[in-house]
Amino acid sequence: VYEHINLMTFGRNKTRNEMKTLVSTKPYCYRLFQLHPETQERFAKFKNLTTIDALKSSEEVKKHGTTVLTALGRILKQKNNHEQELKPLAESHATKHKIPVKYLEFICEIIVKVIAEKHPSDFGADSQAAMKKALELFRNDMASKYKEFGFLG
Ligand code: HKL
Ligand code: NA
Repeated sequence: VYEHINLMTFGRNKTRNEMKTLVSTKPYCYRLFQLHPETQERFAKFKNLTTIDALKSSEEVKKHGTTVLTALGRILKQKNNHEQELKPLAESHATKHKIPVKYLEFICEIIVKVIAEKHPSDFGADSQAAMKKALELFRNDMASKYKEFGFLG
């Protein structure tokens, strides 16, 4: 299913490390928490961060964003062979964290937006469309795994 997604589209002239920097250091989490405060409540460790400034300057939030993006990058790179990486992620988000698919949509939308804002010349319409499609497939697979784990979120 992931055949037509080409993360390379999005970094055609970039080395692997440049691409990693491009996707892993930007403020996905604080943007998510800012736009959708209910998502922040899922993280006990971020409860004390009650202002935008606190969120923006938190090293822990930044680190978490990087961890999430790295995990997501690993999954997207595997294209249709991501079962082994996706399953434990789906299991923890379904049974432990109980994260609705809607929240996955929020973060995916923000990922595309942030990259497009920060790197307009490297991430044109085609790349955005490819990335959106990849994230949509990721979410669909998460959602079907969620069902296997009995979570209808
Ligand atoms: N998380 C991801 C990815 C995502 C883009 C989609 C992803 C990839 N997570 O306590 C933990 C919580 C986690 C993780 C540990 C927690 C609460 C939580 N996550 C919430 C969310 C939300 C809701 C705000 C959303 C949208 C979201 C999306 C990757 Fe997420 N998450 C973890 C992880 C990894 C880094 C860890 C779990 C590691 C794991 O499952 O190991 C089997
Ligand atoms: Na997150």
